[in-house]
Amino acid sequence: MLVERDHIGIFGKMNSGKSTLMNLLTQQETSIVDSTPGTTADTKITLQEIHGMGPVKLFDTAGLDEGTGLGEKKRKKVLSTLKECDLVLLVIDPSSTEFQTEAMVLEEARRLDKQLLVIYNLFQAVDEKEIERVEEQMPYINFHRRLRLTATNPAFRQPLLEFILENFESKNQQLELLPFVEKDQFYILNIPMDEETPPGRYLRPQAMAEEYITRHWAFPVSYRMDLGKARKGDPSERKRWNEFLASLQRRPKAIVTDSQAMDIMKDWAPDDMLLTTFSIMMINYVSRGKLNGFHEGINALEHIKAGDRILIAEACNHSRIKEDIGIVQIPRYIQQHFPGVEVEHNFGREFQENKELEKYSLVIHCGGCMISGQKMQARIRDLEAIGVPFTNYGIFLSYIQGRKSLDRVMVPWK
Ligand SMILES: Nc1nc2c(ncn2[C@@H]2O[C@H](COP(=O)(O)OP(=O)(O)OP(=O)(O)O)[C@@H](O)[C@H]2O)c(=O)[nH]1
Ligand code: SF4
Ligand SMILES: [Mg+2]
Repeated sequence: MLVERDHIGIFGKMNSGKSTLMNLLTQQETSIVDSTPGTTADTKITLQEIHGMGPVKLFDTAGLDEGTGLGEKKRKKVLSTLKECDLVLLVIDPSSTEFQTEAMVLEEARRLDKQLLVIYNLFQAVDEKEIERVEEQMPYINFHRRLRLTATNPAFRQPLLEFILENFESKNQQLELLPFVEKDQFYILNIPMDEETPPGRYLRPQAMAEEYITRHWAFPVSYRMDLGKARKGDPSERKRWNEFLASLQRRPKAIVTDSQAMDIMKDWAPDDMLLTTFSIMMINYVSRGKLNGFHEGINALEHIKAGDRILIAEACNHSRIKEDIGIVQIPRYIQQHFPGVEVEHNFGREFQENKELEKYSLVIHCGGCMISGQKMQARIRDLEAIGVPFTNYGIFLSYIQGRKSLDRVMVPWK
């Protein structure tokens, strides 16, 4: 099961004490602290259980005010971290002379609709005039709750935790993975293993589906479809499938299939059973129920033309061999159905910048099982902001088998 964690990010200028604050929260030397400005280069991530709040992911970021070329790279990283945060902790050293960086964080947080709390890190005894000066220069800061502390002093850990608990409202509600699952019913998981299937374990969406069904007192039953034989029309595979279905005393309620097998499943799945795919299940879960957006995005294919570009996005870097879905199967379908349309790829946890994304007519995203809901939602927000439609592997592979197939795999999610 994916653990849902609130994401808390620490932001501010260099040497404001961000890493010191991170270490105050974790009670250990999680981040390197040093008086050299720019000590934290990359975002430092740590997992932590906060009493009263549950599991969280903490992000310590680089200072946003570094002036060099490297500073620009760091800034991009920090702003991409900010997109994924549920709570922004803005650390301010009130003895600073100007507050442009802090004002920029306030503005970004407002634009992205993030919760933000202000931490005044007092390096020396508090000087009220300094705080007044900060608040005069940044009037919007008054919309946010503010706490004064000294990050080097462990006695401030408890007040800091209480401050976060009192003022932060978690919006990460747990979503049902397979909302249509009913107690005492059978559910078929169609898992055609191939050369890419790792030995010794299921893929994450498969393992999650099996766990979810079992946890809900229902019965997962797996079928390893021989896709090669099925596609060749070898009658022995169809017979095996039919015998498998007949051997279950109670009619299964639904089939969750590997999306690649939709070319077979669209004909083989009996009409009285629901049908959907692991990829659709996963993207619904990771996007926290934003499946409709992915469903609507497929319409972009209705008016796509030669020369347009499609981006295939996978959220991890698994090894890709032979009939890989992202680099072979989907591009092949695109070539067949939409000649002249160009295909590009984005693999891994980092997504392209908006100005790069703008050139695409459609983004086809994998199930996203290796990234957090926050990261997925940040991607969706970016794509919506620039008006680039997006869809998903399972939706695309069903659509390519005809609208009827797509309508069918969407039924369980209505
Ligand atoms: N006296 C005092 N020193 C502090 C306090 N907070 C941080 N420092 C010192 O300030 C320096 C910078 O602290 P860091 O936590 O590394 O600051 P940072 O914001 O992470 O800085 P960068 O990683 O460079 O962006 C270190 O020498 C800390 O020991 C504080 O509350 N009081
Ligand atoms: S992140 Fe995407 S490509 Fe990687 S295993 Fe999960 S669904 Fe597949
Ligand atoms: Mg630091």
